[in-house]
Amino acid sequence: VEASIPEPQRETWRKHQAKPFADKDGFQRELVRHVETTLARSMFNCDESAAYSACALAFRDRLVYDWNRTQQRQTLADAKRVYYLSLEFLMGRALDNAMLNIGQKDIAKAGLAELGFRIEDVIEQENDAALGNGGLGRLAACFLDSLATLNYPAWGYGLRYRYGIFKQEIIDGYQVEVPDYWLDFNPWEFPRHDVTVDIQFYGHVVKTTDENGRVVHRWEGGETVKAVAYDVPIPGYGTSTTNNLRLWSSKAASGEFDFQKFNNGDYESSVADQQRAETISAVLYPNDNLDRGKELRLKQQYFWVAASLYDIVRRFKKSKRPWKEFPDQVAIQLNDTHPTLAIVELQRILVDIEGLGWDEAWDIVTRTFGYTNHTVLPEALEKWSVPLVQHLLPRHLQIIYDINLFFLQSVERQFPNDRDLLRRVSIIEETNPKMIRMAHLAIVGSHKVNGVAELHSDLIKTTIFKDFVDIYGPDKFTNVTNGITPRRWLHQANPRLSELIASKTGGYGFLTDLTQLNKLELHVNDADFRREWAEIKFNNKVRLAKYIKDTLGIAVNPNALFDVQVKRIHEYKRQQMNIFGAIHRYLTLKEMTPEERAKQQPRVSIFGGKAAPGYWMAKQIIHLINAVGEVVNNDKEIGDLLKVVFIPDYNVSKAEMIIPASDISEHISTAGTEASGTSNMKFVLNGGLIIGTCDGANIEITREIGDENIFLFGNLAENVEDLRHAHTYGGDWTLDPSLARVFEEIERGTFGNPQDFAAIISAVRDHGDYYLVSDDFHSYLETHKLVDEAYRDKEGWTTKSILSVARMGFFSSDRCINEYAEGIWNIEPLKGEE
Ligand code: 7GP
Repeated sequence: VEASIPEPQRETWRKHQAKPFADKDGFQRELVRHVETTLARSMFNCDESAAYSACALAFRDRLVYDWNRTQQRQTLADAKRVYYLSLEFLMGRALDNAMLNIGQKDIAKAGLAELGFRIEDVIEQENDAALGNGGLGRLAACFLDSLATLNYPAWGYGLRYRYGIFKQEIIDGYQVEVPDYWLDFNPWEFPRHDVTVDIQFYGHVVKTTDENGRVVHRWEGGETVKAVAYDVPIPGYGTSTTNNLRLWSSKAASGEFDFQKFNNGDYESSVADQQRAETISAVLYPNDNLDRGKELRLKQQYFWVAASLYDIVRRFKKSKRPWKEFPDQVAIQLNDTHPTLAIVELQRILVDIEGLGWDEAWDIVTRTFGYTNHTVLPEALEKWSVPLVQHLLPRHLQIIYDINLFFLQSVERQFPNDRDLLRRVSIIEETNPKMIRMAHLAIVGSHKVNGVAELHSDLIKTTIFKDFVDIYGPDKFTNVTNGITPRRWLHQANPRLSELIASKTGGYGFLTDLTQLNKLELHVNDADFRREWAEIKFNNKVRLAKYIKDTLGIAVNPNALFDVQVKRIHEYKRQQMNIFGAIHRYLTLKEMTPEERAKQQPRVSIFGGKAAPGYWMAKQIIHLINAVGEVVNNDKEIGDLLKVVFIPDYNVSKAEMIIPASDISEHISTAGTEASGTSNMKFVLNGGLIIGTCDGANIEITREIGDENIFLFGNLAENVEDLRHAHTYGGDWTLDPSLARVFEEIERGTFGNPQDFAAIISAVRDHGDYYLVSDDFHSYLETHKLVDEAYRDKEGWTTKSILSVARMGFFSSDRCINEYAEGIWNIEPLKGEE
């Protein structure tokens, strides 16, 4: 293509080539141009929202320049690419991130100020891109940032949901869900109406033979939906590499609507077809760590996987390489089992469409895929019913059965006559109806399987996937401990701390080599530095206190200890234990004399997080938190000694405000249930200490920062099964007395109608206490006493805070992505000349 453009034409192109702005003046020119032409406004009616739009468009243009060059460079180099398939990308806001990664926030700040705008207010105008639920989706977003920053040729593939995760309102203490229509104005996406894929559903399989007598399967009939690509540029930090996140949107295959039907007067059904097609990418399923098995969800999965694979294969074919080189050019990472159908789809493309033999194709497939597991919770492990898959994807079901047959035959050869083993590892679960175990399919079809923290990776090898370790050997299973991007979670969320760190570590090099934080240890005794450190935390708390006052009308004292638990509401994460602890604190304070009370450490218990709309118990927990807040916050006797605050609609941009303002945060899952956790890393990186169980990445954080800098408590994962058994069969199990006292108070009606909270209490007291709230309650309370004591020693606390941050280098998502690149994907960076 390049060579076919004659020189005079090239000259004209070059002469007018878009150039990125380099200074404040250039930025202002672009901004005003967008206000006046793109938005058709003027200085007289440019409000903050218009200023945001124009600013975003100016930076978008700036990104496109690097983005185009990155894509050209990657195509020319024909290097191996990694494709990260994720149903969720919890991106948050893009403008601040783009300005910082490009290194032009200062220009924008000065430029906006001269035009009459405060950059903070402009940034606040942006809606979060909330195409995810929680940890898994935010991890994908951190990974994209690291992949670009490290110059890896990488693509993200996901769905362009019209509605992201719902917005949460709290009405009378209860969660109310409001739709998140975020696409109203989204300058960060580029519709590619020329990049479309037809996706087939339903129909039937015809088995015939070709001219060579070979058996071929043709998938025929059914219906077709069109996938349209929307591209989102992902800028790296301090590099021109700008990668692509491609999100698919569904459309009726026949265009707007069926004109045949329309002309025949069948208006309604022509529109209905169109709407049915668009339903596929309409809404993100709002479940975190929970599988519901809905047909539309399966349609989403296949739609997205098939469109992405078509795209990947199309790109590979341009290089005219033989098929056996596919795994040398393509690595595909499965973000949990949601994209597992990609394994089946690639096998189908290679065998049915490209005519490869089964074994040759299967070798290519298994060398291409890697699978990351994000949970051991049984209710989150995906299973699809065989009849449903047969109905929706008849050919894929046949292929799954063949994959399973060949797999089980090889197991039989390896372990003859172990029928129970075959039953346990089979991809098909022999229930009624039969179910497809997606995790088994993902393991069988991948060359590497990884967990997301050491404990979790050990647990999957010894529990849910133990048989597979026996079959494949231990090398197929590996660990890659999660990480977070320090660009968003330090530099962007906590600019003053980032600046202070830069001043002590010799510049901003720590943002791309987080281990450089260790230089802070040298300054731990520097009095000015310590004062500034503490001051920054205090100012962040003041800002959060103001937000709480402005939005909820609750006055909290920024000198109090801010105790934060923000994450999805889930029984395994044990927000119920936290609120029981707050009630216990309240009761203890109430029993004290005023003199005793005056000696206590004031606290603010801050909660935030969404409950899945169908998760009734989680919603009750939200209600209890708010009910307790209502009583405690209005108790004059208690005053500043305790406040309980629930911040509605926790999302990425709220996290950026809340996390830098925490003194202590809670990561208190039942041991063995939280695969990793990533907010634990964000809090510590921002100078907050944490209280936590020996679970997920808490363990590795402790190893890095030292156990004197973390508050660990509770039972260990290895004892959980025995404790659960004892709850039901142990005979002498009794409820923790402090917890019994808390329950009594709830049942007395202190926090409103006790009926409302009966189920939360019963789960612990009467129904086996599956999450070990009572077992851990005593050590939880004792550890909180230690927290209070430690906080009283302000200097000691600051030392812990500084040393912890200094030792957090390991938890950068850059380290994590480099481990994937080396150990799983086998890809190399590709840098442009800057
Ligand atoms: C989460 C895990 O719960 C969390 O511990 C981990 O840090 C995060 O993934 C990233 O690895 N899992 C999910 O969000 C989830 O929905 C089920 O998992 C598929």
